[in-house]
Amino acid sequence: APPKQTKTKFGYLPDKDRIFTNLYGKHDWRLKGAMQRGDWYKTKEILLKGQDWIISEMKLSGLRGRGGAGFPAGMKWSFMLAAKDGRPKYLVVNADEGEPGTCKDREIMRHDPHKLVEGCLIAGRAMGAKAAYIYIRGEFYNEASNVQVAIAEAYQAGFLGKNACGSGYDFDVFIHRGAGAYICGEETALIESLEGKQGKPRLKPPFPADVGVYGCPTTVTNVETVAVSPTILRRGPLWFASFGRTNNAGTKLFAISGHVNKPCTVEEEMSIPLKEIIELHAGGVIGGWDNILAVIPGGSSTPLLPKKSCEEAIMDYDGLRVVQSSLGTAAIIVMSKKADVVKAIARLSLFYKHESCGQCTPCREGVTWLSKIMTRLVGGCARLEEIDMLLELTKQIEGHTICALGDAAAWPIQGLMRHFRPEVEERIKKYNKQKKSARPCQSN
Ligand code: L3W
Ligand code: SF4
Repeated sequence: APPKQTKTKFGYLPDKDRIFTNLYGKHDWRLKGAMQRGDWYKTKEILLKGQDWIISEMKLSGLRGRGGAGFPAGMKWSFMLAAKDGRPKYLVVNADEGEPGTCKDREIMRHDPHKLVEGCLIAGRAMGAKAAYIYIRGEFYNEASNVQVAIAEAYQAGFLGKNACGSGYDFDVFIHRGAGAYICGEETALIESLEGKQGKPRLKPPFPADVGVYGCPTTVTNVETVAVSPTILRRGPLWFASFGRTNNAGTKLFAISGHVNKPCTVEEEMSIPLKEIIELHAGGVIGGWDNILAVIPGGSSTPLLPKKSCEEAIMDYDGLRVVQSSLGTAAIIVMSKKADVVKAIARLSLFYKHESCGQCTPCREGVTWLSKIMTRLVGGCARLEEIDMLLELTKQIEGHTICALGDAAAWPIQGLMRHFRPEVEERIKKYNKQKKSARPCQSN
């Protein structure tokens, strides 16, 4: 439900400033409904303003990539302009939303697919791309269907294809379905998969903007980043930049799950305090704020925060760095005192172990060991020294792998030990005291 209060800065975003006007699927998501809500309005004029104008407006808006890395969008969209050797250029939309806790792109594809399709055309024009491939997570059957319908409607209306929107620019959009591998959300693994190969990340550089799909310049960008661009260009970059703090501009989709009264995905102003967004939109923590134990603020790859940090945390790139975490995909996972935080992080380790593509040793072997040790820590049947061994192992993995999956497996454990080490030690001591009666640890 929309907030009752109105506040100008850092939260309580009023309806008139929401980009995703159909986030909850209350209105018609098809072309007619989308156009009534402002999509495809004067798209031709935007396209005719040209690449340089679109890119400079996107830079002015301060939009940063919404897939997890927060790379400045305008700058990224400008990279392919440097390639002038005649190779075709491609836009690839990363719709392989698989980060645990994250369910924002899903809502866009379900309920506002025309924003994504129109965004593809505009972003593609800016980059000089001839086509867009939307790589959709395999499990997202209904979402892929809706996006496919939106694409077909756009072709029928003359918005896509030859002379798109009457702009003189030809542009095609294709859907490609994933097959259930988390690693295909990593941009170079996604490209491999799109090419029909196993989804194994490539070394960077070369970056995709130089060598991407079929060896051609490619820009891979997240669904939300693309879908917000038409509204930014229509309402003006300074409107978008007026939300959030400097360097952290805009409105943003936040997914709130876990031990809250009303889990939801909501569009809010960047830089809203963590406590406020939980209380305002998710009905607060089950059992009240004092019942909070920890929060993972930006999807499973981001280190958790204990209660005290939750009270200080500002939900933006810089704000979460202050509390030694990061915004990631802005997926807030709330754990009340009922949660077993060690078990929760051990479960994530198992996830990363399962999803590792296995091509580099620190990840393949290291993450397997992280998972084994974490599983033992859940039961307490480990030695105290193993905590330091575990942390050392995370350091051996971090920064030493081809892609960020290794880091993503290391960081949650580092966060756990930073804030909950005494609890883990207590568990080990308790187990060792009751050794005879305790259940043996499970292995995975
Ligand atoms: C050209 C350069 N391009 C950077 C491009 C690069 C990429 C973007 C950001 O990881 C994070 C990861 C997950 N010339 C360039 C250049 N680029 N320098 O800019 O690059 P990078 O390497 O900082 O990040 P990344 O590889 O995109 C993404 C974290 O997000 N994450 C994961 C989320 C998962 C999902 C999902 O399920 N779909 O989003 C959450 O925190 O751990 O750290 O395009 O090519 N000099
Ligand atoms: Fe594969 Fe892991 Fe290496 Fe990434 S870090 S390339 S997932 S083995």
